[in-house]
Amino acid sequence: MALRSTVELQLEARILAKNDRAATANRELFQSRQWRVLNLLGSPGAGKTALLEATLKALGDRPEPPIQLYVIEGDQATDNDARRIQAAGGHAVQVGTGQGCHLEAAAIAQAAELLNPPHGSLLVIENVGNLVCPALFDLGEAAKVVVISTTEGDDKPLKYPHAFRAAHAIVLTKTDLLPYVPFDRDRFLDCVRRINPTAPVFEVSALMGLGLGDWCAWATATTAAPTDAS
Ligand SMILES: Nc1nc2c(ncn2[C@@H]2O[C@H](COP(=O)(O)OP(=O)(O)OP(=O)(O)O)[C@@H](O)[C@H]2O)c(=O)[nH]1
Ligand SMILES: [Mg+2]
Repeated sequence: MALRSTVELQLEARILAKNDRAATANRELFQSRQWRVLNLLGSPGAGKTALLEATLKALGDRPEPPIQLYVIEGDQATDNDARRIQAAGGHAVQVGTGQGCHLEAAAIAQAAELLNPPHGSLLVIENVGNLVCPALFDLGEAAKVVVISTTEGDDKPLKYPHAFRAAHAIVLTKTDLLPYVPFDRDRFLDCVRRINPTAPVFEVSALMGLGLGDWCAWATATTAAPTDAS
């Protein structure tokens, strides 16, 4: 394996430092608007958008005044996911990354200003589908959430430790498929605990609408239903 050159490493450090400055500005913006901002990471097809669609429905079904969900969708191409969120009753903008494999903080600042949620809202960033680069780039979020599905294998926390270590919460989705796939739930939880001893793990099926209550309660902590004044 060829060693990476010093020039490459310096360039990478400069890109990350520039992103970190933009992320710090985002964090100040998000705090000043009282937005709870979550950064969803997960493989392509893990079920990130389906989780958000199910979350929209679950939030709407709760007896409390509804929390509005705003979503920044990141994909290399298409606005399919933003259209799915809008069709489910949410507010969304799509950010296209072209060849990029992750979202960066500067693009999030623009997208958040476009969406401009009311004070107290939940703003979720669905990152580009992969478990590697999105873990490296701070977007100024309050929390990173890794979404992983039962079809991806129970060893993934050990193979992608950076994403799982950075996670403030982990959502195991597609639990409706557990009877049909060779996914050992206990082994998965053991792998998670070896990498990240403290993050809560929410087990859900977006398709069947199962297990969403605890997830919604965690996701909406510190949010507030909109009032006439907000
Ligand atoms: N059985 C089952 N299928 C699901 C569930 N959640 C999502 N899916 C299916 O998994 C596939 C991918 O779901 P998406 O929500 O598009 O996944 P994603 O992570 O947003 O994908 P990208 O945005 O492309 O990275 C779709 O066919 C969904 O219907 C679930 O809880 N159970
Ligand atoms: Mg998606």
